Amino acid sequence: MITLYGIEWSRAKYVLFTLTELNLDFQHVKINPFEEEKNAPEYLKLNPLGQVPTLVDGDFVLTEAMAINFYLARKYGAGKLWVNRLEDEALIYKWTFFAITQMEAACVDLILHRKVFDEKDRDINVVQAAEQKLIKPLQVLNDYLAGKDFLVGNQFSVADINLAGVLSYAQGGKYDFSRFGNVARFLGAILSRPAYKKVVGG
Ligand SMILES: N[C@@H](CCC(=O)N[C@@H](CS)C(=O)NCC(=O)O)C(=O)O
Repeated sequence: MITLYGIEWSRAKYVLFTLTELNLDFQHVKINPFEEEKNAPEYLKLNPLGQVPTLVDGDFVLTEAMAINFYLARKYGAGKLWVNRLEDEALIYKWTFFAITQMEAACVDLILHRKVFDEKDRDINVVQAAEQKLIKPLQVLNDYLAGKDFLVGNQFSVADINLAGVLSYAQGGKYDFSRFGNVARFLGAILSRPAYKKVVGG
C-alpha cells in the first residue's frame, strides 16, 4: 500500500505527477503545509521537519520529493520513467539537482509573491531578484533543449517530471518564458500531459 502526504499544489505535486504517470494505486492524504496539521505528532513521526511530501510504501517511509521520485521511477517505472544506461541515469540526477539547486527557490518565490500571498505581503524586490536569478540557468537549459523533446535519452523520464515540476511554480508565478523558446516548448509539452493535468485538476 502506497500513501502520499501533501496537497497537490505543494511540492507533493512532483510526486503525484509520477504516481499518476505510473498509474499506481495510492492513498492521498492532503496535508496543507500552511496549516498546523503538518505538526501533528503522528505526522512528525514520518517527517520530523513537518514538511510535505512524505511517501509511505509498505513499511518504508521516505521524505524529499526528488528522492521519492527517483525511488518510484526505479521501483515501478523501469522502461517508462527510468533509463538503462548509467550515463542517462547520471543525467537524470544532473537535471534534477540543477532544477532544485539553481531554480527551485526562485520559482517558489515567484508563485508566492505573485499569486499565493495576500497583496500586502508581496515583495516586488523578491520577484525581481528571482527573475534575475533564473536568467542564467534558463539560458543554459534553453541551449541544451535545442532540438530535444526530453531531457534524457530521447525519452520521457522522471527528469522531465522533476524539472518541469519545479518550473511549473514559475509559470504559476506568471514568469514570461517567451525569450527561452526551447524551454517554453518543453514546459508546454510536459505540463500538457494527461497525468499532470489530472494532478492539478486541469
Ligand atoms: N526539500 C524538501 C522541501 C519540502 C518543503 O519545503 N515543502 C513545503 C511545501 S512545498 C513545506 O512543507 N513547507 C512547510 C514548512 O516548511 O514548514 C522536498 O523537496 O521535499
